[in-house]
Amino acid sequence: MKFEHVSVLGVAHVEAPIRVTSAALADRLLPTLERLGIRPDLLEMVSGIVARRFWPEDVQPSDAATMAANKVIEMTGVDAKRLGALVSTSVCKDYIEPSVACLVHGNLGLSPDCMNFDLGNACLAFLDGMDVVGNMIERGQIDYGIVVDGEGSRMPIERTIERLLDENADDAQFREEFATLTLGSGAVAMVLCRSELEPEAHSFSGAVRLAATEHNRLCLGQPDRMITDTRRLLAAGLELAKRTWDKAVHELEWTLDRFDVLAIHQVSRVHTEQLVQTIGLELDQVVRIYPEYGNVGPASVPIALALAVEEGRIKKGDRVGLLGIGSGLNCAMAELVW
Ligand code: MYA
Repeated sequence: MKFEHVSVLGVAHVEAPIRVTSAALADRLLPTLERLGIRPDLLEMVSGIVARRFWPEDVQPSDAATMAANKVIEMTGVDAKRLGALVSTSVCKDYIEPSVACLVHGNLGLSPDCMNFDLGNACLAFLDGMDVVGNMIERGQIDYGIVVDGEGSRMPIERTIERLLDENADDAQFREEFATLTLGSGAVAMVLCRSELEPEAHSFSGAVRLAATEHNRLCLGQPDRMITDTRRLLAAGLELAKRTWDKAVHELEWTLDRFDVLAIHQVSRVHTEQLVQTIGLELDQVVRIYPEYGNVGPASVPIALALAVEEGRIKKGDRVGLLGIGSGLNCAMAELVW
């Protein structure tokens, strides 16, 4: 899918304020690690994740997403009355209903004409939200739209630690719950717009996607528990990512040296290095936020983008690749020209 009229006006993230190190989690798990003969530094050593963030207990996903939305609205100067769609892509939710999107819409006091809904597709949902809003802009339905995401990993990690400290927890349970300990918290929001209205905005030129739903049971998440077959997920994810890249080469004429910066879904050091190697990319093109933030689900790719912009790593005219993947498995890759 190629867009001709869609741009990103701005992206902003809000950092969850409590930094929790992998060493601190390992300390709490020490009785189990010792009992099962697992080395205490396993989490940080194998995943490369040094820390992740938590929100204070009373911060809900919609509160976090609202903070990020307010920040991007102020940063871009967009007239909030002109937003025609608000899409929330949070995996974490305040309630099963109503949607996170309607809570954020109400908090922001957006127009009654601004369509709002949640879009769920695991860690890939933010890229899907960009696609949906992009399509609405491209076909002339709206001029501006906003995608928001607020994630909180505190509850699943706390519950996982409680379960793993049970004296009946065995090695198999530790392995299937291990990935939960890599999750992080954060919030992010992006305003998309009709390119002709905002000449300084950054072109969203196109995207490709592929599904591999034969792998739809490799990572099963509930609010307080995530079960992951880490080894098979890594292999299947890399294979799907490679096929999605090849599709972009075919449909969007991508080349290995096309991108100045790559914002990819952040899982671990192993995933990042093997992705780069599998496709044939360069590691120094990749923005790496997993060491300090862990895996922030669908917020990972846009937070990596926002941090790279903040740090001056992305300059005007740079080509930025957004490479996303989510449990299911679904993969999407998109291009921005900054
Ligand atoms: S779902 C979230 C998925 N997240 C994770 O899987 C994060 C955690 N996983 C990892 O960090 C790696 O997979 C590990 C394997 C390190 C586990 N429990 O050589 P190895 C030990 C406990 O076999 P690798 C999502 O985000 C093992 O005994 N320990 O490891 C959406 C050994 O220890 P020792 C474990 O294969 C979808 C050591 O680790 C476990 O290199 C994402 C090394 O073992 C375990 N489960 O890595 C889709 N497993 O040395 C995938 C191993 O003491 C995306 N160990 O013997 C892929 C592409 C990414 C981006 C794509 C963008 C397009």
